[in-house]
Amino acid sequence: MDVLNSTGMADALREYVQRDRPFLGICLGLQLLFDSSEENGPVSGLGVIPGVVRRFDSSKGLIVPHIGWNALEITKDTQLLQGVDGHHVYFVHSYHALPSDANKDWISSICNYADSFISSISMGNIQAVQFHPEKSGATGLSILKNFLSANSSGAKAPARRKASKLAKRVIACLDVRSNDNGDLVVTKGDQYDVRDHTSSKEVRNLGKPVDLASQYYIDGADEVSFLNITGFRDFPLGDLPMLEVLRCASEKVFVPLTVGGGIRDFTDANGRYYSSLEVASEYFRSGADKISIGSDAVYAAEAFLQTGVKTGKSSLEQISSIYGNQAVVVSIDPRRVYVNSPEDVPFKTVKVSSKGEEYAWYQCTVSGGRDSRPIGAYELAKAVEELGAGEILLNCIDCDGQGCGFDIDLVKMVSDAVTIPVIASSGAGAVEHFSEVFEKTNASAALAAGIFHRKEVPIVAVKEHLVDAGVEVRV
Ligand code: 1PR
Repeated sequence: MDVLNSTGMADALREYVQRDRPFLGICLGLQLLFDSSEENGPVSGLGVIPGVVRRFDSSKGLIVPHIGWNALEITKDTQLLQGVDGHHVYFVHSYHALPSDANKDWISSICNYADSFISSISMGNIQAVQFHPEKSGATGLSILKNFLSANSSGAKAPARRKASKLAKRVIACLDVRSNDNGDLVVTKGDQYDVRDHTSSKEVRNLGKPVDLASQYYIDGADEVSFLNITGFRDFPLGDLPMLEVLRCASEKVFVPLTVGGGIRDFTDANGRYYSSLEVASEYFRSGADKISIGSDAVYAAEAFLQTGVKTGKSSLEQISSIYGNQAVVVSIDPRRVYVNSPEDVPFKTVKVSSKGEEYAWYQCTVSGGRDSRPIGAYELAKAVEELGAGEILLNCIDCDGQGCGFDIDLVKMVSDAVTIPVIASSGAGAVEHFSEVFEKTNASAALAAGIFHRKEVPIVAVKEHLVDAGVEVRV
């Protein structure tokens, strides 16, 4: 709003809307039509629609931001939303507009997340949606088509079952790096070791990043993540192929893209300094919806726990304050360490019934698992939530590539400890592992790599299994 006011765009937009010219607001583009918002404020909006935009209340354990696929309940017949009643669309926001008597004539659909909130408005030619049609797969594309061709009937998609909760997400992950020939490839490790166990010790090559990402989008992945796994040593802005991968992928993949690896301050060989914010901005400009920070978030959390002071200077804090915490994922790479008793370590432990040793803690690592740090996954998760992380990608080095299932103890411990969404990662080997992690933990999403790359389990089989198991997913 500051920018719109200072450039005169606020008045121009008000006048444009009053003249009933075609308008489609997306996410913040819906929120700024209201009287005011609590975000960084109160801040006055354009004042076109009566009402206040409020933060979701996480005090009663609600996971905030609201990230993922939620089903639309259409309350008014509109051209824009033809054929999509009950479909899942993609949301990513911490603030929401509440329905009231004063704005009820504007509302064209609502959605439920603890309370009902306004998911779209429509009045004459003025349309706005809280979700992201550009990231909502075929359903979102049909909504955009409806907006662009006012007379078209829109893509007639089959009616879907209505849903009432946020769907659990299935995420395909692509670990990307250059192989020994210098080609950027999708690789996959066993406990983070991505080299073949043959005499040549080549980096495993499981395909081309953009081809695989496009295929997973078509197969029904709810999100795609790229991890630039050598980012800790190869500066990403020097690694232009990775930016190119993002640009090409975002032209073909209409679900959210996350990219991680190498987000930190850096001085190149010519003495030019790049802030982590510049690195993240370049990733966003190239098509990323979220960035994921690994090593640098561990250092920031350690410093925060030591001093109790939020300096606002860490990459995590800076990127989150500029782009919003919904755009910042922290990727945790822990390794299980067994101990005899919880008193043996100053970190949160869990009881591991399957092992001889009774307890374990989960020691965080940096630089792709190479260096262990004096902080546990539980402590890290809580600290990064305070520093502004919007989501946690929870890997487990012991389980990575093993196909024996997610580390339920770890996922439960972390997902019970924070109120931001947790993505369970590492170890998926069968469809049952996905239902297990959703049934036994508070995870919002489950991520897999190897089983998809090796074509052992198609994404559609995972979704079908979850539907049969009574877990809500986007189909
Ligand atoms: O530290 O900010 O530069 O970020 C580096 C990023 O790269 C981190 O997110 C880190 O997890 C990742 N990374 C670094 N080295 C590796 C490696 O494998 N050698 N990959 C690596 C992490 C784990 C998952 C994997 C799941 C699922 N890979 O991404 O996809 O474990 O696998 P599975 O389903 O086959 O079991 P920074």
